[in-house]
Parts: sequence; C-alpha cells; structure tokens
Amino acid sequence: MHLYKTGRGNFIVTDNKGYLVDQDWDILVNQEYLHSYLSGIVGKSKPVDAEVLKDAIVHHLQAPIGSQELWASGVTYLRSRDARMEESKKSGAADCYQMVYEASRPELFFKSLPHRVSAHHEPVFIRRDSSWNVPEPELTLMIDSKGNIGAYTVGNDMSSRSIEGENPLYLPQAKMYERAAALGPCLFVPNQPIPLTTVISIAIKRNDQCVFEGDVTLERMKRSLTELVSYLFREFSFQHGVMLMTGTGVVPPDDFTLETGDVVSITIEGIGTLTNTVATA
Ligand code: DO4
Ligand code: MG
Repeated sequence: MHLYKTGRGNFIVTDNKGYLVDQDWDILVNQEYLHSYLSGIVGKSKPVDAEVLKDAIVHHLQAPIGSQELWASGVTYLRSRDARMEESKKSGAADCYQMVYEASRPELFFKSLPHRVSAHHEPVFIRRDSSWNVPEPELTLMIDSKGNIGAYTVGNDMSSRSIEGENPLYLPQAKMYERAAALGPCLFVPNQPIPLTTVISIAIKRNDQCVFEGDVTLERMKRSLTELVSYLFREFSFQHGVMLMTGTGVVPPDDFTLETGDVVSITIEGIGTLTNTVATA
C-alpha cells in the first residue's frame, strides 16, 4: 500500500486504485498501526476517478513529509566508512569513521526541516562553495511518535565530500543547506517490516548518458533499523513522528562529482523511484 501527499489531498494507492483520505498528513502518518488504519479507510471508501489520481500524482505531488523533522544516520555501511576514511585522510580524521563504524552508539545527525526537503522531480542543490558533491541513496523511515516504523520512503542525502573531508566538524555544512535532501515519491506502508533483501539502486545521468550507477541491499547495513530508531528516541520525543535516513551503501568513485543538470534517480524495491535534477541555489 502506498500513500501519496499531493496538493490535491492525500491518496492511498492499492491494487491500482486510489482513495482520497480526508485527514491531515501529520495525524494520518502518526497512526500506530498505519497499515491496518489505511486498510480500514480503503474498506469504507470508493476509489477516485483514475484521471483525478493521475493529475494529483503527476502535477501536484509533494514530498511525503509534514511537520516531521528529518534526521539521518551515518557510516552504517562499509562503503560509506571506506569512502569517508579516504576523503578525510589529509585532515587526520580518518580514524573517527572507523571508530563510529565499530561503536555501539550510531552516528545520527539532524538533516532538515520539512520545508527544505525536495519532492520527486523538484531540484536538489549542490553548494556553490563545494567542489566535490555526491547524492546518497538511503532508505528513509517514517517513525510514529511511539517509536514504531510505520512506513518507508526513498531518500537522497545530498553531501559535500570536499567540506566534510576538510574537517569532520564541518559535517553540518556538508549535509545541511537549502534543498540538500529529497524524499519520495510516496510512503510505502507494508503490513510487515521491509525485507533485508530489498535492493537500493541509483543511476546518475548527464546529457542523457549514464555516468554512474550502483546498488546495495539492506542486508549490507551494519546496524538494524530498530537500533537506529532506539538511539534517536533516547532523549527526544517527536509529537508528529519523525523521519530518519538510514545511511548510504553506495558512493561513486573518488573522481566523480555531480554537475548542475545531472539527473539522479534512486529506486528502492517496493517503494518506487525518486528523481531529482541537480541545481545550485
Ligand atoms: O559521517 C558522515 C555522514 C555519513 C552519511 O551520511 C552516510 O553514511 O550516509
Ligand atoms: Mg548519508
């Protein structure tokens, strides 16, 4: 079951039919048993006209986030650890990535307020003061205020490798700026946790040519999803729930940097494809 947030209302899509939900996004996504709750709505509702659904999703789609904060996890895959150790060699900080990969406490960082998050087909930005930029394809969790993972979406954690590589204390500048995050196209609301065999893949096109592609499965992640959630909830409460990116397992080679006009498409099995064009502010 998929949940779309649009300028024409929120729609449940299941079995190729769409159902308009007359409820505020924040209240809807914070339901404790989200799949059962949405199934209940579908059972009591009539599907909308296919053209109405298509128009809402094609022309009025929004990022699947309301008032939630967006947080992110770091160095949860070996590939991320290795790439960061390499990029931070000169700064002398390489060991801190090894240490956090091995530590029981995960790296969690604040990524974005909702209004800075791009939707499917909206641009994502690279910083004008950064020379080395990459997208990070990440499974992203929708967690309710009680700490249950109710849904999943596709996330792009845009990152400046030159700024983070210069000094790890610059992480907030490497990670947090206008439109440094994209989420979408929808929330995937399954009736059981997402399988660890799920594939996350990314393709980057420049002038219609593929300049990078890669993939990883969730089973390559060093930590469990519930472990990440439990650390996030240790000393925080989230009235409307919270969204959490779970880290990247795909990093392009060191000679690759994004350019404006590049088109980044990230696909997660069961969820869909998030596509964004790279721009500057
Ligand atoms: O350690 C810095 C950030 C790591 C990150 O964003 C990732 O591993 O995905
Ligand atoms: Mg990341």
